[in-house]
Amino acid sequence: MPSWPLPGGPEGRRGPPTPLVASPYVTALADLPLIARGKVREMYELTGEGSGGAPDGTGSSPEPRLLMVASDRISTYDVVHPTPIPDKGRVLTGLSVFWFERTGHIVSNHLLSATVGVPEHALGRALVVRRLRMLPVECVVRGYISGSGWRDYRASGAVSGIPLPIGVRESEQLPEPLFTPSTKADVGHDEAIDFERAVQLVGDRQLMERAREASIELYSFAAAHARERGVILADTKFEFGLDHDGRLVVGDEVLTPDSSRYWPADGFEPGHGQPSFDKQYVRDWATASGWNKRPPAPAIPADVVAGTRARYVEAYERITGEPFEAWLERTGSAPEEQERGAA
Ligand code: Q0Z
Repeated sequence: MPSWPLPGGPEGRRGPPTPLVASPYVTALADLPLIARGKVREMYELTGEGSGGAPDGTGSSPEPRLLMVASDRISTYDVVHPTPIPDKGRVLTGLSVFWFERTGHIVSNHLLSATVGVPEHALGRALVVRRLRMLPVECVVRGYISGSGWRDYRASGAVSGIPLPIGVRESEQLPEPLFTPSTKADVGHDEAIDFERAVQLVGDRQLMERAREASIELYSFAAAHARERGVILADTKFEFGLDHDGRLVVGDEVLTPDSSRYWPADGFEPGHGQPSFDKQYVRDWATASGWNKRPPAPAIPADVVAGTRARYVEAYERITGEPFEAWLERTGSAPEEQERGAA
């Protein structure tokens, strides 16, 4: 069972029905039971007609489905700001779909639809996905050394039990992508583990080997694509699960700026930390504001919000090669579509 905090306290879905909140900051969906809540996303259970409950004539039970919703909330230094970034949720959802649709040859994924079964007010920011039995490890791949990987190397000369040469510089590209799994912490930071510990936790060596292989292939495919478009995919995190037939499936969000480090290739220089493609304006502003990086995070001024929104849209357009508007139109969430729907 998931153990994320649920709204209304420990009663969770047994409490009163979740009200529909018409704020871009909160993405509460009327009636749907909330089953997991992250810092910036929510996961709902889909039940009833059109959500897998209809008879399929085979006598087999329908596959359980979830609605995964990305909000416009943003965190820096692990703390969520009270100010949303308009369209951030739709950019991240569009990017996940871009990658899901292009990586099925590497490993199957949980995406069912970005339109069918998505409530109208969540169009563009939500996906209907297959419910999986998730593996209890996060599958991290690093092509460049930074963040906790850099700190671990500095402290021990190794990352996830893999020794690296002496003299590696911060942000340097690694000779080959490293698989550096971590545990899923309910609260606080994920803990780096070595491959053997991941095998122990999953309880199936062959399965963990397949997850590692798929992770490295997904990263390599995406990093090559991004690099051609002027973006460095430094590292990324995948979450895998098993479907009802026991097949390995990649779930969650994939290759988004929230699950990855994207750096502008322009100005890339090893030897120090690199600016984040999407969040750097907020980080720079937050640091200059004197915020001590402890909760509560400060409100973000309008010019920083606008600059950051533009960076998310730019990330979408660079990586996918299409206007962000195309995503809004495909999902019926463009302004005119919304007018039509409302009319
Ligand atoms: C993903 C998470 C989020 C909070 C569980 N297809 C799936 N089947 C079963 N469970 C999951 C998935 Cl993706 C699953 N998470 C991470 C996502 C909000 C936590 F949107 N937790």
